[in-house]
Formats: sequence, C-alpha cells, structure tokens
Amino acid sequence: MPTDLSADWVLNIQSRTEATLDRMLPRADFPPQRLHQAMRHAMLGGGKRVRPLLCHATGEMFGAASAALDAAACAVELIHGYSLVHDDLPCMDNDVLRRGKPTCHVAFGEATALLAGDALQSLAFRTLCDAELQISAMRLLADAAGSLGMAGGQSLDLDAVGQSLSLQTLETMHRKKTGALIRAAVLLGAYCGKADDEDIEILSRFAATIGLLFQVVDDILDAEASTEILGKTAGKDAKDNKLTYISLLGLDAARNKAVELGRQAHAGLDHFGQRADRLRFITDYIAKREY
Ligand code: GRG
Repeated sequence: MPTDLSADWVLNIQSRTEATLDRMLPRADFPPQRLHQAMRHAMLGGGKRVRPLLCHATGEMFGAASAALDAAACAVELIHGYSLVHDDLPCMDNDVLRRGKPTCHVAFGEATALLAGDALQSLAFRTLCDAELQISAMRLLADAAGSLGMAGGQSLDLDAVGQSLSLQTLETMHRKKTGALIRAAVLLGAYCGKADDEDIEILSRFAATIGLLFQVVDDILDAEASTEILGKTAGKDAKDNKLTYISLLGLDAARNKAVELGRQAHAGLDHFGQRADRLRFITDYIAKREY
C-alpha cells in the first residue's frame, strides 16, 4: 500500500473520530455544563487516536459496517480518555499538561475531573449499546478496562513504585495497563466484522505484541526526553524514578527490543496478506512515533 494513501487514511480516521466524538459527547451548554465542558475538554482537539485507527483498520479487513466501527472506535477512545483524566489527577501522576493543554483537573478542578472520567467511561458503554453491538463486544471492553485489565495494571504500577521489578513483572503490568485496551481496539474491529475464531486468535497475539511495542517506544521517548531536558541518567522516569524498560534493559537493548517486537508484529500479520496493510502501517507508526 503506498505510504501517502495510508497517511491520508490516518488523517481521515482521525478527523472522523473527532467528529463522531463531538456528536456523541453532551453539548457544553447542556446542564450540568461544567461536567460536560470537562468531558469535551478531555476528549476533543488532541490525541493520536491510535486505538480508533486500530479498530477501523481491523474492521475494514473484514468488511465491517463503518457506523459500527465508528461506535466501537469511539467507545475505546472514551475509555482511553477517561483513563488519562484519572491518571493525571494529583492522587495518581499529578500532571498539569495533556495533549498540549492543561489537564482536566487543572482546568476544571479535581472533583469535576474525577466525575468527567467516570462519565466518559459510562458514555463508552452507552455508545456500544447504541450501535447494537453484541454483548460480547461489551464484555471485551469491560474486561479490558476493569480490574483484570487497565485499572488492574494501573494498580500494579502503583504497587511497584520503589520496588525492583523483573522484566516479566513489568511486562505483565504493561499488558494490562496499556496492552488490554489496545487489544480491545483491535478485537472490537474484528467483532464488528464478524471475524472467525482463528482470525481473532491471530489478531489477539498481534495486538499483544503491538501493545508491548507501544510501551517500549513510550519508555524510550520518555528516557530520551528526560535525558535531553533534565540531563538525567537514562532509565529513570523524569518525575518519580519509575522502573521502565530502559532501567531494566538499558537504552540500546530497549531499542533492539522495539525492533524485534515490530518484526514479530509484522510476522503475525502474514496470515492476512495484503488485507492487513493498514495494520502494518499502524505498527510502523507506533514503532517510529516521535511524540
Ligand atoms: C487511571 C484507571 C486508570 C488507568 C490509567 C493508561 C493509563 C492507565 C495511564 C496512562 C499513563 C501513561 C502515560 C501510560 C503510557 C502509555 C500511554 C497510555 C500513553 C498515552 O497514550 P497515547 O500516546 O496518547 O495513545 P494520546 O494522547 O495520543 O491519545
């Protein structure tokens, strides 16, 4: 697939996601206005929309209807948005900037940001109901977001502060914290297209691989930024000395691991031939992203 066509496709899905979220989110002037403004602040006007891209790319492989894909893609993105709002709170990472804007609690206060995250999560499931997707899609998203998925991964991350982790434990945490939602994005697309069990199994393995790739690249970018900005030793998170792939493996080995995960992800798509070209493009986009 020519790269420029894929780049156009990415822009198209990103703007389609923005427009669909804009329609789904309650209007800012509808009461309770402050809560609705906070939800819109968190969701609109930023983000790479990696999860919607994965959902659409997978669904298109199986000829899924675009309305169902819009709903599924936005449902995953709403869960992602909620997780970022809560992750930025003072009781978690205490971040002041997100997607180039003040974080939700900085703009609207802590209590409203907490509620906005809660309401975004509810809206995600409401969105799946509207699309009349099967119960299995709701179960998939609920499992990915809950205590055995993303929220559980965040809990393991909190428990790990100040501890020395093995590579295996670090990967278990990331598989849950970021990997579970990435897997849900891919599989929701497959569900929308009624993919068969064998294809779901292959896509599930592919999604697990790009979930780890996403995290290794994130750690590399963080390490490079903290080394550049603060002149810190590579491997420690700029804020709280969190353990990362860099602190466990070193920067060069982490870069090699990213290359190897990218190779594994591509190999996992061989089964689908050219149909999976968009997923190949997104894999490279995740591997080579610079922000
Ligand atoms: C609070 C329940 C709860 C969970 C939080 C996902 C998560 C768990 C926290 C995010 C913390 C973080 C920065 C993790 C690194 C990987 C990650 C998810 C980065 C942000 O995702 P991107 O790069 O962001 O897809 P955009 O803004 O492009 O959507």
